[in-house]
This record gives sequence, structure tokens and C-alpha cells, in this order.
Amino acid sequence: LAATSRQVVLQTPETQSEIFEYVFDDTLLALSFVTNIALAGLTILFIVAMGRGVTDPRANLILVATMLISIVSISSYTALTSGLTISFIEMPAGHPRAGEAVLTMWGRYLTWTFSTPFILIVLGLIAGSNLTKIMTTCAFTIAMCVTGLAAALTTSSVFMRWWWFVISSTFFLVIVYIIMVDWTAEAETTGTADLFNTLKLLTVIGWFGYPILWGLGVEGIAVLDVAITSWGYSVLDIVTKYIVTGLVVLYVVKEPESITAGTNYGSTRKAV
Ligand code: RET
Repeated sequence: LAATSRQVVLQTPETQSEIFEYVFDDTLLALSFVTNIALAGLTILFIVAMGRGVTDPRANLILVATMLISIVSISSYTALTSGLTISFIEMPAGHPRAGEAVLTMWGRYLTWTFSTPFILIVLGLIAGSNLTKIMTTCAFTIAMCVTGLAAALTTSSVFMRWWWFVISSTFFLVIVYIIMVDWTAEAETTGTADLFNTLKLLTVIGWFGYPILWGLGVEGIAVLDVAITSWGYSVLDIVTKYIVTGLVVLYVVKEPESITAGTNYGSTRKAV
């Protein structure tokens, strides 16, 4: 029984320790989690090392927000690795894997609720936006993630799964609009357009990858298997979190005054 290929699960793992064992039998899947724990840890060390001399409060706010992205990430991937936030869920009629218990990494959708607001806080602060717009994007990203979680966990009908997907995608488009229209214009006046435009590309293109993966992976039309889908999300996380963080930290450390747009935007130093 133990020698059976990982593709053929004779009995659905149910308890947390069975799921934990299942994850570790699938090396590719396990690596997609552990790699991210390591990268998030290194990112935190990088922020601490690079940011130790930064005294400006608004620059520090940006650094703390970047750090929280990785702190949430470590917790999220630890929960996935331990089996706490993974379940085998039976897919409804009409789903390509109907009647089968499919590994669902629902912890991903749950924890994006806590990580994505910090990414948007960082972007909004760099664009020099206001509290209203930053709060709006945070609220919509939370709504997007929670309805994405609902899409993944709904087992009553395939239609309802995709209906949740449509709702979630609508919330996503609100965020894309604010980034592409409002913040792009604001970054121009703030004087951070250079950095912001790079971050915008990484973020908008990267974020579109998530619903595409959801649709192609086992949650959607199931043309990608679980480990590939998981690596897909892990690679997107590397771009949208650690690479974005790296660029932000390097810039904040080099030019804390220009990134915070001077005293008008809450910096204690004069704008240059
Ligand atoms: C889901 C499925 C439903 C439709 C949409 C989705 C979008 C998810 C996104 C996630 C971004 C996550 C990030 C995580 C970093 O920690 C929920 C997949 C639109 C955009 C950036």
C-alpha cells in the first residue's frame, strides 16, 4: 500500500497527520511550501538589515508593511505544510473531478486576506495616495480573498463555485482600476512614478496570474494537477511579495525623502 504511486490515493487522507504525510510524500508539493517559508524568512532578514538606519516615520511605515507581508507568508506556508489548512474536498457534479476528493489548499485563500492588504498599503503609500483609497483597496482585497475562499470550498454545485469566482473577480477589478488609474496619476505628482510603474507591472500582471491558475487548476477546470498549481501560486508569491519587497526596500533605504514625498505626505524631512 505504501508503495502505491502518489497519484492513486486509495484512501482519502482525513486527519491532519494523514494530510501532513501525504504532503511530504509528494516532494514537489512539499517543496512549493518550504521554499516560500525560507524565502519569506530571508526577506525579513533583508528588510531588518537594510532598514536599520532608516529614521523617517513614513519610510519606516512602508518597511513595517513590507515586513508584515513576509510574516503572514511564513505563517501561511507553515499552516499549509502542517496540513492545518489543507482538506480533501469532494467536487460536485459537473466538475471535471466530480465525486473525487480533491486536495484543496484553502489556507492560501484565507491567508491572502491578511497579506494582500499590506501589499496595497505599500503601493498606496509609495504612490502618495490618501487613506480613503488605500482603505478601499484593502477592503476590496479582503472581500476578493474571502469570496475566493468561498469559491474553493463550495461543494453544492459547480455553478455556485464559478459564481463566487465572478464575484471575487469583480472585487479584483476595482483594485486593478485604483492601481492603474488613481495611483498611477498620483505617483506622477508625488514623484515616485519610476518605482511605482515597475511595482505596478509586477503587481497587476502577477495578480492576474492567481485567478488564471484558479481556473486552470483543480479548483476550476482541472487541467493542471495539484503540485503544479501549488508551484504556480508559489512562484507568483515570489514575484508579488519578495521581489516587490526587495525593490521597495532598496528604494526606501536609498531615498527615504523622495519616497515619502516630503513633509506634505507626513515625512519629517523636507522633500528634495
Ligand atoms: C482568486 C479566485 C477568485 C477570483 C480571483 C482570485 C484572485 C486572487 C488574487 C490573489 C492575490 C494574492 C497575492 C498573495 C500574496 O500574498 C481568489 C484566486 C480574482 C489576485 C498577491
